[in-house]
Amino acid sequence: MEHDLEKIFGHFVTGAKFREGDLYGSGHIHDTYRILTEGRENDDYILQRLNNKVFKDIPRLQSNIERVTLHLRNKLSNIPGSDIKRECLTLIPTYDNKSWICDEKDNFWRLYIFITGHRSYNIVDSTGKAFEGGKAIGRFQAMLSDLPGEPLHETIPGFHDIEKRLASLKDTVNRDPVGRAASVKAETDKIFRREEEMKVILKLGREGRIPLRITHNDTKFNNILLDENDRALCVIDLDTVMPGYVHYDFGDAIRTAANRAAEDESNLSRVSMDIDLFKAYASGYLSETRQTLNPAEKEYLAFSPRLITYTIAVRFLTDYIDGDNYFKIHHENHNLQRARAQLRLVESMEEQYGQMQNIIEAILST
Ligand code: ADP
Ligand code: GN1
Ligand code: MG
Repeated sequence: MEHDLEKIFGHFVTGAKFREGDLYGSGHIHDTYRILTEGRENDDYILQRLNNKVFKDIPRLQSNIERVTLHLRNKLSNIPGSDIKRECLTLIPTYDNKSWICDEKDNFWRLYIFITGHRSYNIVDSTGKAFEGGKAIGRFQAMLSDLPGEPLHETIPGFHDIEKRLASLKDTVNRDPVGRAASVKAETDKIFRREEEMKVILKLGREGRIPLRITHNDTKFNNILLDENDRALCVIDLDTVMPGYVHYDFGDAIRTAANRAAEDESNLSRVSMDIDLFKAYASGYLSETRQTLNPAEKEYLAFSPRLITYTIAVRFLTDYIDGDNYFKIHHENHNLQRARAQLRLVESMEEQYGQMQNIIEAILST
């Protein structure tokens, strides 16, 4: 074993005895382990080695998550019947009363209570699940809307800023560090053709027509846990909770919840957006947020899945050309395969854009 998980676990105040630890989940960023403990009465845990190439300032990142989880648990404690340990992430403190440790090899680690009885989906196969996912994100945004204190730290500056992402793609193509740029001209052409129309959300922000709110910014469906009955349970992966536009959360959730295929599907004929799953997610989301969103936010909701799917395609392709330094990959062309699948999904959304707009309007007029 590369890391002494038992020793690392021992720095956190759990009162439980380590039994075993194994890699867990399918996140692209951190190394995530499930820690099983001795004794039925004890919780199990999620131990994460944090990716400090992606998140450059771990103390600030953790300070955001401490504030966000504290606020959520305060809210939940006022709701009768809520199950705080399952409906909100619980950070476990160290013996130094911090929410993370840095080991002797300069690895940063944190520990959460393992959320029991959850279900996590990479592909969504029913409108019921999509609806519940939408509710979970809507409620999450609503609960954080009155977070007291300073604005949250921007843990990754310009995370969804498409102008910056495109500049970074162009720079990487020009540097071409591993000689891959020429082989992906078809993909870069598809991206550059759509450049101008993708700037609309940033423009609306600059014009003051849409506000910055506290958003999650990584609402991939497997970051929304459902319970045994496939009801909304808990929103996890809080590393990118920071100021953002609601479109980022709506768009990223549709990108994953309404795609008929996997994010990295190699058979592109399988990739397409399911309009019923779109409708279900939108209904769940708007059931929680329609009172708070302003007219411009509502007007551009239908566009946002196109923007975010495009943005992730840009990011996967940039990472491929750069030599795979950001996302975890499982084979040589993985980032390229992901980028191609996401571009195909953008096309499918474009084909159905009129319907997407009609659906949002219809939900809002009922
Ligand atoms: P990444 O940023 O790498 O995606 P996540 O924080 O999303 O890391 O964790 C990776 C996976 O681990 C999640 O998709 C989920 O399956 C699982 N996971 C994370 N936290 C918990 C938790 N508290 N309880 C149960 N499972 C969890
Ligand atoms: C990463 O952390 P994870 O796997 O939930 C990434 C998201 C991408 C996603 C694509 C911090 O999400 O922005 O949309 O991969 N997270 C970060 O699957 O970059
Ligand atoms: Mg995740």
